Amino acid sequence: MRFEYSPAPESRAIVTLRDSYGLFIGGSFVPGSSVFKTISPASEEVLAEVTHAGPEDVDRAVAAARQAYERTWSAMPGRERGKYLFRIARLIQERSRELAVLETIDNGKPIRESRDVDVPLAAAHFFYHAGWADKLGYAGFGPSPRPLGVVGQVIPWNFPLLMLAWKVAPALACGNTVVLKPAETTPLTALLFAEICQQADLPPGVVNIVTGDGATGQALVAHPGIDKIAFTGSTEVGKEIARACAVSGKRLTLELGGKAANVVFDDAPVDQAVEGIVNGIFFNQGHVCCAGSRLLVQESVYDEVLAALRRRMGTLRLGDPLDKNTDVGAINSRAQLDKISELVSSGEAEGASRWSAPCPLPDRGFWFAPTVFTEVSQAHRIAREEIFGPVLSVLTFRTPAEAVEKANNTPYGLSAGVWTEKGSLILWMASRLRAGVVWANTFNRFDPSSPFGGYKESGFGREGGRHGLEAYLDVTGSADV
Ligand code: TAP
Repeated sequence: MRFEYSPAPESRAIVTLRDSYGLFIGGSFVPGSSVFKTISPASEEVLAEVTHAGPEDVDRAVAAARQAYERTWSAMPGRERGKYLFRIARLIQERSRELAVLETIDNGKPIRESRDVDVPLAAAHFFYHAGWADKLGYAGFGPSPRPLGVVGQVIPWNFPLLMLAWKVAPALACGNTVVLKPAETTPLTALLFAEICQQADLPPGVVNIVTGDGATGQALVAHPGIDKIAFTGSTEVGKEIARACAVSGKRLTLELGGKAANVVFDDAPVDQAVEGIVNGIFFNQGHVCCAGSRLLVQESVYDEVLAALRRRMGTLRLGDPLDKNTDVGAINSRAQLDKISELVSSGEAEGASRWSAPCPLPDRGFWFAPTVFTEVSQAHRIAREEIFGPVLSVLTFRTPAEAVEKANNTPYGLSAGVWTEKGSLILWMASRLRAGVVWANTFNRFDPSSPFGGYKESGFGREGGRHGLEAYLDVTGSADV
């Protein structure tokens, strides 16, 4: 039976878009050197003009952060810092609908996801780290760990507000001040967050937001007034940043790309596993660093799993991201759509077999139908390179050892999934998979108390949990790290 759904659009009325946005420096919005436009990827409509921060603007932001660090924030008792973080967390909750609608308009992701995942998790990160602010002496890094100073943070476009929360909340809880650069295509929720900082009466300069493109990120990374860089983005840019920081003495954490294996054994409950596969690769249009983009299925259940997967993919609704029934929204930019299309063409050219869900694509905006490739070999580009889109590559295996070998056969190591009834097999797999996170009988679960990060070319350092605090503290000389 096929259900037809009437449109259920979320209203845009709650969002007041300004015509143009300045940079958030020293607690105020200020003009910068030039401007660029941010568009809605679902309609290509121009949403607002945003300021491009040049090196002199980055310089002003770093100076404001330094002043706030020295005069106010680093000297403030943890319990006082915690109050600000609690206040920010509550304001994110209070303005959650506004943030969710704005995120969906600017990013293209379904409102169901921004409303139920991105925004609640962003608030949870501030609540969690607010709790740590006055307990850092009990975190296992010695009695009085020190903040690092001014932190430069560069984030990608796939979870704009959530990545901001992952970065800003622990940095502030530990007593650092920040200069954050959001991605060029998704600056608007970071700018709304700047308003929330004003509303929370956060001391000026503790959080500074400089919008711009890669050149703005480069200027921030190269700035001599920065003590630590925290970067989330592609492995390619991450390597460039690692080189730039190598001789500077700056601390660095990198959260980079992934090519995760989602491993389904023959005793797994098929319907549950199929939900996990769909969530693993089609959640957020596959724009997820830890997406389960390589499905490894045990040969004996291959036909059954693939048939169920295609059936389920046929029910996914693609379209208006503001519609509450939408499962798959817009691809974030034309550049990303081109990248996905190029890799999919390479899959076809190299001999893999493509099947895309038969869903109509809207005329305007950037869209890609959920797609699965079978007859994939490990040598194919679609099995090796991060596609960062709604495209799944399926491989098979016979034994657990073969599954581990294939799962680990990648330069990345961010996440993995295991589907089986046997607890012993889960533990056996988890101890052999070279991935920062291994999910068992679930996928894409996040919690601020759980550390997240990669091995190999997926980066280093952890975000979240007690381990994530370490990235924002000077723990040298601490005996009990
Ligand atoms: P990138 O192109 O690497 O961009 C990430 C950020 O870096 C953006 O703000 C970008 O600015 C900026 N940037 C670009 N070139 C730079 C340079 N030379 N120096 C400093 N900053 C620079 O990645 P993306 O395409 O936005 O994001 C997708 C990637 O992020 C994927 O590979 C994905 O796996 C990864 N990702 C990883 C994680 C974790 S936790 N590991 C989470 C989310 C995403 P512009 O956008 O303005 O160019």
